[in-house]
Amino acid sequence: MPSQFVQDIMGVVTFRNPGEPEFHQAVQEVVESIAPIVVKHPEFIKMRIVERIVEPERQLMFRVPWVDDAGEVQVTRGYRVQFNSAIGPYKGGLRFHPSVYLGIIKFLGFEQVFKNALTTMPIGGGKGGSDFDPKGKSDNEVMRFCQSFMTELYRHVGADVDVPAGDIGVGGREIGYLFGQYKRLTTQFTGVLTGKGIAWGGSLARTEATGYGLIYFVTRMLKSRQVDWDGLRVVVSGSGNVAIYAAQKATDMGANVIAMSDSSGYIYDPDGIKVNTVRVIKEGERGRIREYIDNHPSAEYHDGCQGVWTIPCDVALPCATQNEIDAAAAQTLVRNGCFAVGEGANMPSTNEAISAFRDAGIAFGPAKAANAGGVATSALEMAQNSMRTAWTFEEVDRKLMGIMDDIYDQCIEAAEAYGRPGDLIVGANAASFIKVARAMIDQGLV
Ligand code: NDP
Ligand code: 2IT
Repeated sequence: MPSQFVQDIMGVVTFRNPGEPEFHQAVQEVVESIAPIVVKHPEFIKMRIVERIVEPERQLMFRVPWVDDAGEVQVTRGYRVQFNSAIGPYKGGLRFHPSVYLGIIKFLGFEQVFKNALTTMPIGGGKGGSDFDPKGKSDNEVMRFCQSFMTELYRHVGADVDVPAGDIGVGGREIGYLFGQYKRLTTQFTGVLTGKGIAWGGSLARTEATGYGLIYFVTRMLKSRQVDWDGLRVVVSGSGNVAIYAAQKATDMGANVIAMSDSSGYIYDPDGIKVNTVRVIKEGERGRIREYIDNHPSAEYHDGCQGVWTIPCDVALPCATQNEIDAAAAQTLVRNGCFAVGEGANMPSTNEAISAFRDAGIAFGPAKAANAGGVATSALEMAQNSMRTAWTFEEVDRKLMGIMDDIYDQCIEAAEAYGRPGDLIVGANAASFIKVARAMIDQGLV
């Protein structure tokens, strides 16, 4: 019965959303783990909760024209998918990357619904972005693009409606330009975006939150196996916002971060990567990770980002992008002795890779739980904005740690309750699904 249920749902999802493999993959992962629960809840079946939860409440696509520095007109496409508002206003990041199309935004929006439910904060799920590529663009080009993007988006968002934030290619600079244009169009200074500058409504520790939260979550995973970070060899993929602060916190905890990457290649430094150098190159200068070896000649640089998974390590933290760990990479990690994986990126492991990790019995922290610290801290930013106050770094960090502990406990309890003790994937999917499903039932057929 559960497998028939999965088949039926996937039949509808693939038919209705053709050519969107990432969205199908994200739905399949969730539906497979909740099917045994759903079939035992006649009220979920009767109210067609799963059929409704896989259908976004609203999907927006719009033209974003802008003029580049050479005076040429460029035409890009903007997206905002408002997926589910059962437990709060839509909340989720914006991704600017040339690979963005509707299927990517939908997979991210779908994941966001469940992630946000786990945070215990009152936020629904949404995601947006554009196929605009910020790489190599001047600040003025990025500003003109952001202004054009917000000129359409502003009518669909608001502090109590939909609150976007950053994701790949969207950081403090982009949020600033988007906020400025929103304010100009509406004459309102509100908490419509998170990840704002500290001087104008941003929360301390939001920049660090996803990476720090990932490490707090993985700390609990390690503790359940009586291990601490001391001396562990850690491989972190990516060198953006999530990767940098995960690497920094892991190092602070005593781990030895030996490799990091970007989309061109990876660096290997057996003595431990100096995270601050990476931060200056990537955050400060928008450079390439290969420049690391200019400062640290004992380190190695290799072309190609997939090679990072061939480095023997104890803990792997994929923090770059979706499907960066396939079955072959997962098997290599396992063969080389890796015993814990914490997903900093969204859906970085293919479903085949997850099976390989499960078969090997390694500790696995799924993205919607392990990387929820970023959006949780965004919700803390919303709370501070509503209260017209600002908490200290320590206060926000303490709350973040409490939230990550709570997410871990929810996953463990739900996994236990549904007969899959220790399986954090089932735990995360079950705990969040039940919460959203009950809220949807309470609010009637909408
Ligand atoms: P950034 O843009 O700051 O950094 C992205 C990093 O990943 C860069 O090193 C980039 O390399 C690399 N990368 C991006 N796309 C690819 C690709 N197709 N192949 C290989 N490498 C790639 O983004 P974030 O750090 O914010 O996001 C990283 C991941 O974390 C994403 O999956 C995002 O959805 C997820 N996430 C982010 C949160 C946040 O708060 N920012 C919260 C929760 C999850 P290069 O510089 O060469 O482009
Ligand atoms: O994937 C994510 O959770 C994010 N990119 C952060 C979203 C947010 O609203 O802070």
